[in-house]
Amino acid sequence: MKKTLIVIFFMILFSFATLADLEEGLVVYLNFDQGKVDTVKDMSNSGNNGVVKGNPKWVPGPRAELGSAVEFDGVESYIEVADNDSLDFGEDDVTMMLWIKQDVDQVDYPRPISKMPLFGTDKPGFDVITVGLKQPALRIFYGMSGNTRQEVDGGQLIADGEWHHLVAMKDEEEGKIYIDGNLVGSAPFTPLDISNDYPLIIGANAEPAAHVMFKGVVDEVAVYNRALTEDEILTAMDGKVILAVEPGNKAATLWAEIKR
Ligand SMILES: [Ca+2]
Ligand SMILES: [Ca+2]
Repeated sequence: MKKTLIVIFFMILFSFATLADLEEGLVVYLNFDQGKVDTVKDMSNSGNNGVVKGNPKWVPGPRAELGSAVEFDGVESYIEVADNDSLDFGEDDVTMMLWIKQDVDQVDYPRPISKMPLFGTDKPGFDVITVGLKQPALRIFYGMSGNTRQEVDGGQLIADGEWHHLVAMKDEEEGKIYIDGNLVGSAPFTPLDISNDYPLIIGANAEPAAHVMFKGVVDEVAVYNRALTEDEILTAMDGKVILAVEPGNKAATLWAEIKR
C-alpha cells in the first residue's frame, strides 16, 4: 500500500511539473470554458482577455474535458485581444497553438488567428495560421511587409469538418507547422522585428479596416513568447494547457488519500 502511494505521489509531482512547463512563456490562453460571455477571460498571467465582437456561438470542444469552444460565422464575429507589450515579440520566438474545425466552404485567406494586417501595408507582424479553400494548405505568414513575407506551407488540407490540433511557431531561424502533433512543414526564417500596434485577433486577420473573416470553430487558443518542444506539443494536445486544480477533482482526491 505504501509503495502504491509513493508511486502515486511521484505521478502527481510529475504531472504538475509538466503542467508548470506549459505555463512558461504563456502569454495568452483562451479556453472558452466560461460559456457565452462578452469578454473571454485569459487564463495566462498576462491579462490578455478577449473582447467578443459580433455574435459567435459557444459549442462543444474537441473532447468533453476541453469544455466549450467558440464558433465564428465568417461574417462579423471575432475576438479581439488589445495590443500590448506582452504581444510584441520583436525578433524572439513565438508559438500559436489551437484546436480548429472548419468546413470546406471557405473564402480565400481566412485567418483563424492573426496579429498582422492584409497585403499592401508596411507593418510587419505575424499571421501564424492561414487556411482557405483556394489556398487549402495551412500556412504561416511571418513578418509580412507589403507583399514580402516569409512563409511555411503545411501542405495539407485541414478544412475537412474534423477537429485538428495546430501549432505554428518561429523557432530561432526556422518556421514550423505541426498538425495533430506531427511536424508537417518547416522553412528557414530570418528573424525580424514583428512587434506592431495591431491587436491579436481570433477569427479574422488583424486589420480592422480589412477583415477577412474566418468561418469555423476554435478552442484552447494558446500563444507563447517561445518555441515549444515536440513533447510539450504532444502533452498539450493530450490534455489542457493549464488544468485548474479544483476541489473534488481527481488530483485533489488522490491528495486526500495520501494524507489519510
Ligand atoms: Ca475549451
Ligand atoms: Ca505593440
